[in-house]
Amino acid sequence: MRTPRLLALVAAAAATVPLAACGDSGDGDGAATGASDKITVDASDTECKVASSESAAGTVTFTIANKGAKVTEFYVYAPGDRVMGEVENIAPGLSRDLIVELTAGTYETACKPGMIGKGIRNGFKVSGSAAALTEDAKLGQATTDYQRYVKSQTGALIEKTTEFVNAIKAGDAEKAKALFPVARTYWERIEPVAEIFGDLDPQIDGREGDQEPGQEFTGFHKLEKDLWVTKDISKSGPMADRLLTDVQKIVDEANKATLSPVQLANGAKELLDEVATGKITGEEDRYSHTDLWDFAANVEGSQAAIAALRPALEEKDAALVKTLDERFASTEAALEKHRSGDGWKLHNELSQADLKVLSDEINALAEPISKVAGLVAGK
Ligand SMILES: [Cu+2]
Repeated sequence: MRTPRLLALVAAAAATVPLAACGDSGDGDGAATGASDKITVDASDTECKVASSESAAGTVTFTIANKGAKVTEFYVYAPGDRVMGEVENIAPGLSRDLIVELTAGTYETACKPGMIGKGIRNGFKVSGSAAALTEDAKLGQATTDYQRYVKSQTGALIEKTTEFVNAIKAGDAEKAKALFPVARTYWERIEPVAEIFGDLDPQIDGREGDQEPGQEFTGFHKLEKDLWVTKDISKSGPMADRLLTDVQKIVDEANKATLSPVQLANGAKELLDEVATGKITGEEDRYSHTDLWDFAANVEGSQAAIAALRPALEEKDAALVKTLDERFASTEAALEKHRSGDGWKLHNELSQADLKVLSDEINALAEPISKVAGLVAGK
């Protein structure tokens, strides 16, 4: 779950990552048609000026410039607030690109100054038709492979969440504590897919204090607090049941969803943003300090999306694939130093220097990954 509260550290980390995903356009092989020029979005604390309210079908690039004083986010929603693409953590003064693949229909764009609420919405209409990116055999295979990965991870997520919930209901706190980071691993690996279904993610993974007005603190982190802080799970049964119901709902939706190859690429990048904003800081699992499990899972999930895209990427930019392999290996090696038994050291067992090393690794990995969406879209 993303935190709307933004630490200076996070803004600084975001600033070190090159921001344009498709700055080096011109050598794309034009797999998709209907590719129009970039649509600029001027985002301020009170306005969201989208330069065009319509586009031809195909891949569409939005360039979002944050001209406000608050950190902002930008979303493209299909009906029902299904997330077609998002960029978050756009610090004041920065500009980010978002590439989305859209078929004909009506959509909404949203800027979210302060990263909260439903945002400042505008209608966005897409017309005509374009060849889907998945008509490229390698990209089609990539989405099939990745959906298979989602299926395996969601299967394990249900299984481990059920065990976690049962341990809580049986009053077995030690068992529940051991299962907490394990169940979360499967969640964190596929979080970008989960986030497509807007309202379920905060219910399952929201942190205390990040709820919208009127929204209850529920999900994994509520149970984490019961286990580690309140140390009383005698009344946690209904909350645990609710978690399992929500997880089941999101799993059903995730397995129904058809993803665009650009969503895989964006997801690989978002997972690293998750690491930078939530795990390095220890905000995610603030009561259990099991953040390194989530860290590892986010990196693994990112790697799985890149692995699915690999044959397509090798054809487009073999050197980038080599760089990605090296950076993933380097990040894994840095993380490996903090292994403990079957799992990981606790966040509060790591020094500031250890965390800095991990943060630098993630930034170095995020840089080449930010180029993948542009390559996939042929921009
Ligand atoms: Cu999360």
